Amino acid sequence: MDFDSSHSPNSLALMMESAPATTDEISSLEIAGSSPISKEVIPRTLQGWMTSQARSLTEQKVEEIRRILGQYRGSRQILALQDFPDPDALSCAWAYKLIAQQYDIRCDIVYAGALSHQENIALVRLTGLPAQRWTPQVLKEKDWSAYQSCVFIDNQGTTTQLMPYVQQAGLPIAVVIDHHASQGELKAEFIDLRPQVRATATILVQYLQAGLLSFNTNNSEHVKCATALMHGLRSDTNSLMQAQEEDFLASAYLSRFSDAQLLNSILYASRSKRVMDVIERSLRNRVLQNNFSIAGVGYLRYDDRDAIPQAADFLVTEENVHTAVVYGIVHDEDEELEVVIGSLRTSKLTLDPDEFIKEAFGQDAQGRFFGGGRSMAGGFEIPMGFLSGFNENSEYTRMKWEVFDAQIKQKLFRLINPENDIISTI
Ligand SMILES: [Mn+2]
Repeated sequence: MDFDSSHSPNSLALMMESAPATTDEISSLEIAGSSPISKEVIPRTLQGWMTSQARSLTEQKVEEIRRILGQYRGSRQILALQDFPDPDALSCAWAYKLIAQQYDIRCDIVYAGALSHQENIALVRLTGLPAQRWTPQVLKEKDWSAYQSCVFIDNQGTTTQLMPYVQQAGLPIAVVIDHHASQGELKAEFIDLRPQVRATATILVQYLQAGLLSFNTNNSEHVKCATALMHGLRSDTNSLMQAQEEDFLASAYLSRFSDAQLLNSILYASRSKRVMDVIERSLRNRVLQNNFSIAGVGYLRYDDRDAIPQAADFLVTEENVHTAVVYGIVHDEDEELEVVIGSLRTSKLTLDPDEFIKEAFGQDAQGRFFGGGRSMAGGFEIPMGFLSGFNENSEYTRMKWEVFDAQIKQKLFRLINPENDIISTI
């Protein structure tokens, strides 16, 4: 983690002094936001909630976005999320929708892939987050002429299948707000890209602080949206452990409106009983060698495939373990398909998950690798080919698992412990 020397150690103390301390002060700020004296009141109050660089940028951006929103007053916008939206994307889209509503802009939040992580499903269900999934079928049938412009939040249009449809419909890109590095040239009327910020939620919260929308604790939609933003901010910063000053200040502001109990239920719901069962199996079956923890968990339903990375997350927390690999056979009953899915988690800085997985499992007949990774994490997917498909015979099913289990272990242990092949082929 890098510590920026420009961060003043006294800035937190300054914040405590100048930040509004009671909700009464907040409501006077809300009133001030629409009155002629707002120019004087808001910057002074913001001093406590934002670093000085963030403050001047935010003020400039808020002025710009107000103008753009004004131009689109009374129109309809499509807000495209990445195909597998995460809490940061979902919550920011909601905050934007509420902002746009003030300009009579109707904004539809749409994603074309799926909500695959239980935590994300819980977030959407528990807060009533207004996001819609458009399947490929729906995409083709949609009347795109209903929309006048398009918005990308927490993405730049490169991670969504909606992009070609947006282009085909000739929709102008009105707004892009993101914290990922620039994905190439982008033509949009309003762009706020801040790769140095850890979560898009931090940017949206700064807009709120600058008066673009006043959250009110008596408005349940505001409370739920603030809770969603808090979850988004936490999940993009590894529970604030990678958060920087700006992110902390944004979450401090959100804590005035967010519902701790609701946030708790979102996090609690993230581990269903079935996920717990998979974690239990991974604990029972794990084999420890050279600080690696390797666990096969047998068969899983397609909907539970996210339990595998969650089990790997858990196993890597054991004392003296730096790397965990968890795998299982995932079967999709509808498609009669079976595939081996695995996840790797490591805390060892010198272990490159991408390299490790590529070396362990190699390539298929077409030369494609069975998996890869990024920093600290990786995954693999091995099709079962001719052996794929559910069989009523439990003895056969057990044998099939044992063969795959032995093969995967053999490949992993060759890398982990080259001198000692623990699985003998004789
Ligand atoms: Mn994000």
